[in-house]
Amino acid sequence: MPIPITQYNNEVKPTWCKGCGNYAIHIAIKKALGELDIAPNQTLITFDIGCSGNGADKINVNAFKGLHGRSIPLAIGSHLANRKITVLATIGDGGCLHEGLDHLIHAIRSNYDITILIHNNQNFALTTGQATATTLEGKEMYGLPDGRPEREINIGELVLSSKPSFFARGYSGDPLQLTDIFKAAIKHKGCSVVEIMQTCPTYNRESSLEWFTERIEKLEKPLLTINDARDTVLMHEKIKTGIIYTDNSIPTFYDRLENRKNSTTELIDEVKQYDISKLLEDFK
Ligand SMILES: Cc1ncc(C[n+]2csc(CCOP(=O)(O)OP(=O)(O)O)c2C)c(N)n1
Ligand code: SF4
Ligand SMILES: [Mg+2]
Repeated sequence: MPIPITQYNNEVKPTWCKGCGNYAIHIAIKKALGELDIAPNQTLITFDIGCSGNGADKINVNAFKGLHGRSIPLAIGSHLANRKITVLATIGDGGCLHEGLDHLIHAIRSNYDITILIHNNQNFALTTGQATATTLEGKEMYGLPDGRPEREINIGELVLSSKPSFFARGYSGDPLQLTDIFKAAIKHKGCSVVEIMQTCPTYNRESSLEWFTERIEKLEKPLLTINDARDTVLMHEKIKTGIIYTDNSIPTFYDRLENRKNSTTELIDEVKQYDISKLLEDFK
């Protein structure tokens, strides 16, 4: 039975700018969880610092907002402690590709069973639009009136080079497709990475709804080889959206751990067997 989206709402009103892609992403997350029948108290979403991170107090799930670039390790630790909870990490392109770049690569390599949602608005938006690694080469920015001097990082190419078990690309202008992508990502057993092309009308005006509409094309089904997937994400004239690549043969981190193979309990329960009060004394 799907859970109504209203169950994931709380009384806090969003403060994103008019036309911000975060509204649609936020609704698609709630819709996906509801349609998968994953209750608010069975969900943990870790949030980063930034405009995307400002969704933390606007959703009725277990939410944790950490330091900039660190939402992925928070999600990993939580998942390792309790596999019964569905864990998602949301993060901006800045936090993901600058402050916390290492975490993305290691999460994919270890194939932890979490879902990572990268809000790619191609700028550090909360701090007023500085260029990030995804800002296109040559693009004029608030702090770079002569254009961005360095080459950009293509998130799809980076993720695929780490041999992921799931990579998809969605668009904040298509919340229905985004919901379907989120559902597939959450259901996937392993580390699912979703790059969300996110509109930011305040600091990335050129990448407007019209700009995306001219370029976006939906993929009917995932590519069969990682090389085809790479060619697809590197296309300049078109932006392909959908589930781009999956590999269900890669075992998850827990599936590889011999000493946890037959365990029926979670670390969060097992730790309760130990008296840590003496240890805590040291922090008083
Ligand atoms: C370690 C650290 N570096 C820099 C900052 C300043 N800072 C806060 S939000 C932000 C921009 C975030 O950009 P992004 O992660 O792309 O998220 P967006 O705001 O675009 O959603 C920056 C640079 C910080 N809080 N902590
Ligand atoms: S600055 Fe950009 S990303 Fe941030 S709330 Fe405004 S439109 Fe959204
Ligand atoms: Mg950003």
